[in-house]
This record gives sequence, C-alpha cells and structure tokens, in this order.
Amino acid sequence: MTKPKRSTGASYEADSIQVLEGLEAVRRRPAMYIGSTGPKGLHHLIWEVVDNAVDEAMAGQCTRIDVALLADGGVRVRDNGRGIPVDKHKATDQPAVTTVLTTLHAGGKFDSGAYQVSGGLHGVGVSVVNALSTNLKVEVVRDGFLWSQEFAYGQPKAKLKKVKPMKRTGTQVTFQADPEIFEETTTYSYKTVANRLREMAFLTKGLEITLRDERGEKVVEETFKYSGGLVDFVKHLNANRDPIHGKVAYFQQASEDGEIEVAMQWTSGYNETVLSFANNINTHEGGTHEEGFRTALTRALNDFARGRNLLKEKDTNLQGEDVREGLTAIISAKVRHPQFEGQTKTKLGNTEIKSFVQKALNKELPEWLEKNPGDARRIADKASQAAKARAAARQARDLTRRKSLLESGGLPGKLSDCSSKEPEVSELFIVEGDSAGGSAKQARSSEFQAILPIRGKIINVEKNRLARVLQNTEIQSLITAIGTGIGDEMSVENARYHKVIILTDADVDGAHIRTLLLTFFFRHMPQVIEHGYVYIAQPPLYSAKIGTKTTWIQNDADLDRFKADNEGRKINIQRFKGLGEMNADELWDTTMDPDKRTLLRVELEEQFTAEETFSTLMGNDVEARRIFIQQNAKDVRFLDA
Ligand code: 0RA
Repeated sequence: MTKPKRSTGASYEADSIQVLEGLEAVRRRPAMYIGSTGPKGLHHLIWEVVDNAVDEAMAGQCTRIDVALLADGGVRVRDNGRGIPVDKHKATDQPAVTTVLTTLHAGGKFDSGAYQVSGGLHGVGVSVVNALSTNLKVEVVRDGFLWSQEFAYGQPKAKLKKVKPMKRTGTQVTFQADPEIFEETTTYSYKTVANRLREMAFLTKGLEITLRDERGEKVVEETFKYSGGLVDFVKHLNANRDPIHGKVAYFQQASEDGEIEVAMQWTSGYNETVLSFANNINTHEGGTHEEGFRTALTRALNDFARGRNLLKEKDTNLQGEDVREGLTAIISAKVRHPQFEGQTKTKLGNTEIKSFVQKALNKELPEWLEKNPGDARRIADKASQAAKARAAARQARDLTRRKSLLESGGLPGKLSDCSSKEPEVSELFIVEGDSAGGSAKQARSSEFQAILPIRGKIINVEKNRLARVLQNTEIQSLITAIGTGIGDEMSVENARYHKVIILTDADVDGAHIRTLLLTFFFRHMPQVIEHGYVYIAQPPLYSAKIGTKTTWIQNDADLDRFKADNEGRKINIQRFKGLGEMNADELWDTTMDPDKRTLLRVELEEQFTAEETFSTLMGNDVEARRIFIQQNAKDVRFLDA
C-alpha cells in the first residue's frame, strides 16, 4: 500500500474542517452534486462513502472495507481506518463527525492539510449521502470508545452518543437512499457495485474489500484483495488472451508532483487495451498521464529496435499504434490537485503530470527492455509487423472509400434505405440472413426504416487486423450504410441513423452474430454505442396456437398470463425458433412496430468489464467463449437494458 506524503506535518484536528454550506441545497438540486438522480447517482452514494474509506487505506491507515447491501434496501459501509474525528469542532461548536455529516465539503480532507487521493469527480463528501438519505447512522470507534449518531434527511435526530468503551478504530456508515429523490429506483445493482469494488481493490494493492448482498433468499458474498495490485489487474484482463511474454512489466515512481504506477503486457491480439486512472477514477478520455506514457513507450521501442538493428536506417519509425498493438496496460496516477476536463470530466488535465510520467518511463522502459531482451524482441517484431499491416490497411481503406464513391449514392447495394434523410428518426435494422431480410423489407415502414441483411457470420474483429476486417464485404456495407467511418477517422455526427437495431434469431447462432456485431461496434465505432444509437430487437420468445390462431409471446411473464387467461383450452406452445417462421405482418407486429416493440439499448458498463466481456467472447479461449454464450444467449448479460 502506498503511503502518500502530506504537505504539512499537521494531523487532523477538528478545527481543520471548514464549514461551507448547508445541505438544503443538495436536496433541492441533487443532480448538481451526484450527477443524476437515476441509477448512476444512486450508486454514487456508495462510491462516496467507499472513497473516503479508500482514502484512509491510501494513507496507510486502513486495511479492509466491508460493504453490505442490506435486506431493507439500505447500505452499510464499514472500514478499519482511524475513524472520523469526534472531538469538538471550533467553528461549529459540534463534534467533528457531526460537522462532517451535516456540512457540505466538510470531508476534512479538502484543505491543504491532507493529501486527497480518491474522489475528485465525486469527492463531494459524505454529507451529500446524508442529505439524500431518509436515515443515516454513523458509528465511529475512536479514542477508546464507540460513538454513534443518527440522522434523517441530513438532520441529526439526536446528539452524538458515547455508547461504550471499545478498542481499535474504524467507521461504519449505514444509510437508506431517499426514494423521493431517487424516483426511478433505489435498488442497487450487485454487478455495478462488485465491478467498482473490484476495480478499487486492483488499484489499491493489498486492500481487502468485501461485498455482501443480503437482499436475496441466499446471502451472496465476495472478497476482493490483490497483493499484486495493477499487475494482477493486467493478468485479470489478459486471462482469456494469449500473452507473448510471461511476466507483466511494472513501474512505479513518486515525486512532489504525484505518483505514477504502470503495469503492462503484450498479447498476440491486435487490439489495444490501455486503461488509465487518476486518483482511482477511470479517465475514459485519457489525459496527460496517458500522453506521457504513450510518448515514452513509442520512443523506447523505436530506440530499442534501432539499437538492435530490427529497424534499418531506411525504415521509418514505428508509430504509437504499432507499438501498442496487442498491448494491455494500466496507468494509475495519483495527483495532489487533479484537474478533470473533457465532456464527461474524465480527462486528466494537469500538465506537470505528462513530463513527470514521461521522465519516469524514459528511464524505466529502456532498462526493462534491456533486462528482458527476448521479450523485448518479440514485442518489437510484433510492432514492426503491425507497421506493415497498417500500410496495407490504409490501402484497403482507400479502396473502400473509392468503391463507396463509385456505387450509387455511395451506399451498399444490399441496403434498402429509408426515404427519410433525418438521422434522428431513421432506423437501420441489421438483419441476419437474406430470408429474414426479405420479410423485414416487406414489413418495414420504408419512410424511416432501412434494412441491411447480413449473410452468414461476419468477420471476428477481435482476431483479425484492421486490413483484413476492411476487406470483409459485410463490414464494408455496414460502415458505408451507417456513414460515420471508423477508428480515428470516424465522426459520429455523420451517423445516418440514430437507431441501429440488431435483429437476429433468438438462438445460439443468433447470439453469436449479435456478439460479432457488437464487438465490431465496440472496437471500431465506440462513439456510436456511447451515443446510445445501438439497439437489440426483441423478437418474441414463444408462439402459442389455439385452433388456427397464433399468438406471439414476448416473455415468460406474458406466457404465464396467456395460459391463465386461456385456462381449459388446448394451447400448443412452441419456443420461437427463427425469424424465418414469421411472415412480414407478424414481424412488424411483434418486433418492428415502434408502438408495440421493445428494444434493448446497448450500454457499456465499466470499461474494463466491457474489455473483459469482448475479449472473452471473441478471443482465443474457445471453451470460455462457449460457456459465456450459452449462459448469456438469452439475457445478453453485458447489456444494461
Ligand atoms: C476526517 C478526518 C480523518 C478521517 C476521516 C475524516 C474519515 C472519514 C471517513 C468516512 C468513512 N470512513 C472514514 N474514515 C475516516 C483523519 C483522522 C485522523 O487524522 O486521525
């Protein structure tokens, strides 16, 4: 565990906690403090408390955090840190813990006396959690006693109580989110919580985090603890990939400007998985820590390749993307005063960090390459192959572009386009097979619905280089139909449809094709997913026949209802097999009519889970893939509806 330095030697005193604002503002405009009042905002409540406990761990003062999702819908977070101070706070004339829980920004860690590590994005303080909870109870073990205080809607119900003598130290916060604030839902997703806690544990070497779900019939419990930290993180991401060198490379350095940790390992694949974090927040949009890393890496590998004569004098330098082909890397920066920029405030802006990271790695990387010459050679060889493939890919891409210009209107021949030219209302159905494509074409409302039939399996982008992918005719049609281009050259503003709907059979083959398509979008058009343009159609699961009348049934609940409504009659129920079974009218009624259909919008969960999902599905480990598809063929686990 890292022990950050403090800028002053002062220990926390109750009076270092500044009083800034009341909590009514939080209840009036909750979204300002937690981003939203939807599921994301709800989960922020947990992150807020856990972040504080992780700060204690980063300060070397806490070794374990226990999170419980309680049967009554509440959450309990317990840690064995120092405990929130309970002595009198001068400015408020109240115990510090009371001030921390009732005063905005009074985390005690926001002033210059302390090194705030996590938070930054949602480092708004536990008082926000308090303000947005019907009930909150804080229990502190500190100074030889157990202390306790309860609140309702952020207001103390009674004074801080000295309960009884107790050894050790720690904090426990139990709260119930207010359903009047979180109107949409107050139900936490186990998976979301587990993923974030796992990520936190990877980022904080040695910290033990447990998660307990007491809401179901059976209590579920998981423990996350990684003594290898980022190295374990990389191994985890590469579990279903094929590494080309045994040991994960690891570098770490601390200075006045902050702290940097990097772990990396190359695989035989063609994609790049570089995840970066600043103060434990996933910096999806990158930033200065990532830039420094990339610059140093490209330089180190070019120097190595030149030095060993793997690159001749006449050869051009390897480019960044060549060097990062097949690379899995985690960059974790700890910054004293992080500046978050970008559209989603997930881009690190601190300029000093770029040169700090670059300097650190300019020294460490060449040393690692020299010390591991066999590994280094394989990596450099792979990079130079990637450079050659890149040249070929450019040619293929130029070809696609030229071809699309030659074809009528630049659109693929197989596309039955809609007449509307307004992307906002236009829908593209990507339909498996020509026959289903035919029905869909008959069924559609041609005003706003376009049909693109896809024949057979499309190419697996996870196992092929871009040049090869772009030669695939199905992929070419897809790219030209959607209109955004791909990769670095894509612009989502050019999307010709704001609904791209995948329509495949509800069987294992259909699930496979759907996954191939999603993998393609994830790797080459991620913004199309991020903008919420990708959907999955939900054809019915059953057909029920009474006499000659067929009813299509969407799900198991509807099936039960149908059976109940038709008790005593002879019903012939069949699991729906394929789109080919339905005629055009049926396809329209069940699956395509905007008034009746249900669509699942594809949303990416935490980036690293998505990485894991796609590399498992499409990577080398066939057995892992088979199991995954069978388990998920029905419910498409990695999608949040
Ligand atoms: C203010 C100051 C100190 C610790 C904390 C707050 C603190 C907050 C939370 C929230 C959940 N768990 C927590 N653990 C600690 C520093 C105390 C010191 O210097 O002794």
